[in-house]
Amino acid sequence: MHSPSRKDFVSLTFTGSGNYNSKQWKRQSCWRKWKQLSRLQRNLILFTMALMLVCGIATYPTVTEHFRGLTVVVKEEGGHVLKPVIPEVLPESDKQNQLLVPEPPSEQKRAPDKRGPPGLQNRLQKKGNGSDIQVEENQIQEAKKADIEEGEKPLVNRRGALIEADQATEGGTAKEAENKVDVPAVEQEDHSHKEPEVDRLEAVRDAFRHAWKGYKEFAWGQDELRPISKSYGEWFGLGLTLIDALDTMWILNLKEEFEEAKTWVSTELSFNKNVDVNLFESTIRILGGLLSTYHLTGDTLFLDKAKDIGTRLMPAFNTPSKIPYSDVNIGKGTAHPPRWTSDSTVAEVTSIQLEFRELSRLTQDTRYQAAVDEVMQKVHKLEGKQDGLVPMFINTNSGQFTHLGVFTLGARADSYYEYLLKQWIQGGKKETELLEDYLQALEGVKKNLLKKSSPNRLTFVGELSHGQFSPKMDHLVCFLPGTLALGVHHGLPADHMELAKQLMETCYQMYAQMETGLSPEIVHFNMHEGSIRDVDVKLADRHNLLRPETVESLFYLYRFTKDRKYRDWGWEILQNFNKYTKVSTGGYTSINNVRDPEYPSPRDKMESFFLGETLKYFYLLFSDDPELVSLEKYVFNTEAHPLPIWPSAE
Ligand code: DMJ
Repeated sequence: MHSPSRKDFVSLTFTGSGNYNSKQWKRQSCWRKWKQLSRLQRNLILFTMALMLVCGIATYPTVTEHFRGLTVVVKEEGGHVLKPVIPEVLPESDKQNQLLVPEPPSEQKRAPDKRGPPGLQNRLQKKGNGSDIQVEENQIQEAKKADIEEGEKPLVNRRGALIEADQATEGGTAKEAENKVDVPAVEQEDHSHKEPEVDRLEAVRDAFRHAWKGYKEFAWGQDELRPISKSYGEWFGLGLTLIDALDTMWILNLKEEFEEAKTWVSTELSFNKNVDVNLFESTIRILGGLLSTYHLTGDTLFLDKAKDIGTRLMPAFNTPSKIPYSDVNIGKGTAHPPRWTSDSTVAEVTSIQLEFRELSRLTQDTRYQAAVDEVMQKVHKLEGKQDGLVPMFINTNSGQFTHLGVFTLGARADSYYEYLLKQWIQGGKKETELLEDYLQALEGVKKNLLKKSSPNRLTFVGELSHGQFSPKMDHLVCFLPGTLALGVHHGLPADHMELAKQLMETCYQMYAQMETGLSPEIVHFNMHEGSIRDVDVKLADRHNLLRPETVESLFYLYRFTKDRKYRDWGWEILQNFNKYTKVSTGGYTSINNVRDPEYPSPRDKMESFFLGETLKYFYLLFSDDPELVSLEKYVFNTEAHPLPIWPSAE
């Protein structure tokens, strides 16, 4: 940490007649004290203050740099790597190679001018005008307020469910990240030189290997890697990352890694544990991951494990309404809602169907499918929808929607829409209620949530709260272009593809318009004529959790249109993940601030879906082989685990 040197201070000795230590002097008001000084003394004081002010301004960037963590450029094989580090933890070899830090680029010169169509580039360059600075300032004040409140209220995960503070790495603030002592470098590769032709598939495999290296070294068999602190975080205590990544390793043909993970599953993985797990998360990640790995490999080890966890999750459905509770203790066989409510989240109870239905088909035990089908039938008939759009909560006692009047395609509702279409596809396109609900919901989206931004007329999906439209869009909504395209591929109206393409452009712009080229968690679109840029981001929404939705949609859009721009957009995004989230000692980290390329502020958490989904979709996007997880044969669950489309006889 920087400590001011003695030279920073000017020492003054007063030689006037006054006794400055006397009681009388101390009691006098400042103004009277000032008046009693000689002209020379006053001038000297004023001069010193002016000097200090000038020095303060001149050294400001250096001082802030110290508080933000120093960035050093380190020579490495094959070029220079930018590493924001605390000098004490720089390895000896890096200290020797340390170079001068280049001046940080001014706001106008930053990365966005290298991204996005020319129209956007020009507008982005103008962003330093007065009104924008005011907006920025307001956001800073808002975020400060949010930071203060954060300390008082319980932490909230992405679906709003409360989580214990000790597992709440998502809630880590920039300040916490900065205060950490043992911070290994986040690699920032210099891509300014001309890129040689690269093998994009190999680049994805490299990214996976790097992520896996960190997981293997510091978190083996645990739920999530904390790559900065070189440790791990537990959520369910079930090796979440390892299970989520199994089929990715198979698809990427990483045989060695797959074999060691398989050995862990066969020798270490036990579901006979006294732990509470979230029904939805463990279904999509664990049950889904095991089922798809069984299908890809044919190894019954994974089916046996899938059956075990599926059976242990079933107590969740023992509720008065048959709408499942959010949490299950898989050791005790008991289930319960969160402590503060008897509601469940609509997306959670309607996005477990693909997995439980498949489990029934494989085991010939109808109980799994019966439980999840009943949920769908109940939701289908419920009052409280608006043009096919569903509220975000449902009560496990009454079976009715609660918190009526709020509609989003983001957190808490997103995968309800995705699973309507995908169940219909999985079941051989026979269950017409599912299709009707899907089509009606899309009409509801068009009527209530679809708007255009200013100045570039990007199509976006906002939210509705008691009739009031909000131009807020979660990154989670970026699953929608892919789902729309998938529907068209399976025979749904062609205009859905038009909408898919427009939304795809918007989701790409959510990355391209940010200084790091990475999307924030939530954006707000400008709709007023004469706006300077399309997207605004509140300070509290500037994090990126390595989420997959945009890459997922790029994969579908490329598969169906073969338009190379989707691959190029994906390639840009992968490079930016490498530039801003790759941790030199292994693994990738979520970050707090996509708008600060100088210090994106690592959060110290690699979500399991980065390996389960994001890297898998990158690989499939760059692969030329349409048979690599053929969309004629498979449907992906919401965690990117491919499950078979049922043969037509069933
Ligand atoms: C994943 O667990 C799933 O994709 C889910 O549907 C949404 N959230 C994360 C990834 O963002």
